[in-house]
Amino acid sequence: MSQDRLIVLKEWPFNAEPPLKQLIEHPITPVDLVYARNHGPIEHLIAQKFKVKVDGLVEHEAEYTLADIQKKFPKVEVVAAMHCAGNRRRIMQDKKDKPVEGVLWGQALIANVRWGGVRLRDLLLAAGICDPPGKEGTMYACFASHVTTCEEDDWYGSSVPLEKVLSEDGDALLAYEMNGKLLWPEHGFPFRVIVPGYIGARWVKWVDQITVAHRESENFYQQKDYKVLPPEVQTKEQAEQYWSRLPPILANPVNSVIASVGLCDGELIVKGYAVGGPAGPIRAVSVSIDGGLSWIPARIKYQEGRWSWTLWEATISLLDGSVECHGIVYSRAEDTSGNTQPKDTDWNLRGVGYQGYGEIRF
Ligand SMILES: Nc1nc2c(c(=O)[nH]1)N[C@H]1C(S)=C(S)[C@@H](COP(=O)(O)O)O[C@H]1N2
Ligand SMILES: [Mo]
Repeated sequence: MSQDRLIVLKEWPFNAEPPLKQLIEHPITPVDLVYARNHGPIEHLIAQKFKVKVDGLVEHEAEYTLADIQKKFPKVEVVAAMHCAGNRRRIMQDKKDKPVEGVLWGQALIANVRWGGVRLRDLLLAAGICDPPGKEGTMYACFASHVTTCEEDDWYGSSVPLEKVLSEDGDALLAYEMNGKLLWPEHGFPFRVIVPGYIGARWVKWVDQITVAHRESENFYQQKDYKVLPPEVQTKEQAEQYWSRLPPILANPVNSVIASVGLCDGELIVKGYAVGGPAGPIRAVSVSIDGGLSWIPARIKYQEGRWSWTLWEATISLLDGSVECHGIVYSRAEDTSGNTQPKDTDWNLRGVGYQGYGEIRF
């Protein structure tokens, strides 16, 4: 187990991303190229002693070790891209020429993994959801890890609408495998949550409690942070007045990134990835060399199921002279619901959710 191939952006807590060109060489991300995003120390836990508890608005509370989970529930596999909301943060800062707060991530904060585990739906149905009379409104599945403190809280937690977890095609898992092997400690051994289409921050590692509730998680990383602050908020102090009024980011917006551009016999070869959220997989990616006036379709090289990333490649002839070349390539992705990328997005203090066109100079 080694994360030597990652570029370290912060030693403690450990935060690192893979080299972008290496990342897109693999449709399924090898575990040693999976980015590391930590708000606290990495825990090395002993599976026999570690239990995940299911509680809250359920009829039967339960606790399971890894062996219990493997024995009691069928294993399912889901290919899904885990994608951090802070991906492309440095691009936002550079384009807006205005500092953002946080680890200055590049464009490789995404991992396309074959996750194995038990459906959270199966786990919660086994516990029996109760819906107390008189309580209306959204219900949530709250995920918590109490094994360590974090930079901004004593524990790590998140929540998502219960509907996402209970829906048959939502594919949310309590995962214990990545690419056919048990999770690495770095990625949450023995258990982590995966919520396909939702931002990585909701995919709690070392999860020890799953609670059905009428409220969202009270954790810092759900209540504050991982929200898009309006551009007028310039300082942490100002942000304090906004947090409670803003919704948490759940889904990732449609995105695409250009990883490389090469010139060969008068043709530009452009390669990259694209990724959608819960609104549907990527339907098309196109590229432009004339500043977005005309667009050329890219070839989709890889897609798998509903939640994977998309790898694409485009060839642009520079010889026919029909388009004016601006020395910069843009990429733009579109999902099956018709959502697409804007050229640029507003600056926000925490640099989250950047989804402007992919771009690279040549
Ligand atoms: N317990 C715990 N879970 C966590 C985090 C964390 O700091 N602690 N970081 C979250 C964030 S912001 C992301 S993007 C993913 C990163 O998972 P990885 O380190 O396995 O890539 O885990 C999420 N789950
Ligand atoms: Mo993240």
